[in-house]
Amino acid sequence: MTTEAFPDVQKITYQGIDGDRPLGFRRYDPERMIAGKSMRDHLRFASCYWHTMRNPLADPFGLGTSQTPWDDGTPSVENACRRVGVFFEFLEKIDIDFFCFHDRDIAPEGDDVAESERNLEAVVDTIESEMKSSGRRLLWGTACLFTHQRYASGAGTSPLVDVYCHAAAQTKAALEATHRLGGEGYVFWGGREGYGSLINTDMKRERRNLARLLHMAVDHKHRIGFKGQFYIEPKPKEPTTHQYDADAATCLNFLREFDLLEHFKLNIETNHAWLAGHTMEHELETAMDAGALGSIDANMGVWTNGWDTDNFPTDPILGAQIMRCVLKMGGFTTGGMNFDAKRRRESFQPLDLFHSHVAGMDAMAHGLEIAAKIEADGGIDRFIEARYASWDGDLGRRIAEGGSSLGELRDLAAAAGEPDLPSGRQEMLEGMFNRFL
Ligand code: XUL
Ligand code: CO
Repeated sequence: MTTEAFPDVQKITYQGIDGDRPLGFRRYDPERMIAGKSMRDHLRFASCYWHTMRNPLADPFGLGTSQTPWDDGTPSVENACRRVGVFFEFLEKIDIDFFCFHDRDIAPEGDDVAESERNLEAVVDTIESEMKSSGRRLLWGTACLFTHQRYASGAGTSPLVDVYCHAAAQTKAALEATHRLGGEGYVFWGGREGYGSLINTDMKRERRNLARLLHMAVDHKHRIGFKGQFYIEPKPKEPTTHQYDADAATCLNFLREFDLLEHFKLNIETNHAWLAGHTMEHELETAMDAGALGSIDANMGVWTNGWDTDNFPTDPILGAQIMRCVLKMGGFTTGGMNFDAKRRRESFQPLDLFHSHVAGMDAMAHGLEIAAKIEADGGIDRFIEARYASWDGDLGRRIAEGGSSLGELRDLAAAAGEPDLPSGRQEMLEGMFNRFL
């Protein structure tokens, strides 16, 4: 390692719930076995390059506050490569195995497409050698199709075909970089794929063009032999007024409508679920039901303000709700738990990068412990099974298989009279959940 950006931080380890070291895990004990797998393998934590290395912690009312003494502030490739060394030192000390990036986080945009591609390749060289020596892995890569001014009206949904070509060029290069780095997946988050107003928008054409871009990405994936999983990341609004990937159900409909479902899963983010007016569990269940739950962007919002604040997920109850879904689907395969989360503007010191990730990792690990206990107890599952048991009888099965009719069911209802209704027992079940906190 050529840099030492965090000389005061040693590799962070498990210290137990009563540990009083400020930088030590209290819940995340990486090699501890839970429900047949180590915590490390259940959680598959990833740190994201854009927040960890590139977020200045600015807001609309003030300049960035983040202290980055290793960064000379220039858009040079040399500076970009130095940051890579810092990032891998961070990953090693925080004990996180995976990372995620956008093309423009890791490498500066050049004056033209060819120069941008060269810059990306140069930084990918450095990342590749850091990955080899450290054993860290790429969870997913993506292309930033929303920061540059040319994408003001969208990228894959731009009214201008020339802008669309730039989006295609970036997608091609980012996909190839992800392939080269052995990425387990590739994400499409539709940054500006939506509209500010319908008054100037041909929504039908924009959605078709976006689907076409995704089809071309699928073709390119096969052409280069990339075996990673493609994901779409739902989000309802911000930066646009309405994003076409509004929520999990909308994305699934889009994928089905344009014959893309077999090629994609979803990357579900808590703060985006909340912006859509859903719980995270709702989004996870919706994706899981379609066999399309792939990966998670672990963060949370602030319930009271409704913005995409990307807080670190420090709530163990949220962690338990998420991990119940992950356990239910049998665990991650290509996916993982990517901290798409940023420190607060007041947490501007390099040390806060560690504190924020430790807090997030502990909350998710605690969530895993709680979820595993709830599953082992089985009380909630048994209740649900019993609640629907009438559907397992002859009649229920026949209806589900399409073997009945309104006429037959009318006669059965008329003969049987009013059914006995059991209680839904919501509060009792919430109490069972609380038992394991
Ligand atoms: C934006 C967001 C993105 C995606 C990757 O809200 O979540 O950072 O995760 O482009
Ligand atoms: Co995200």
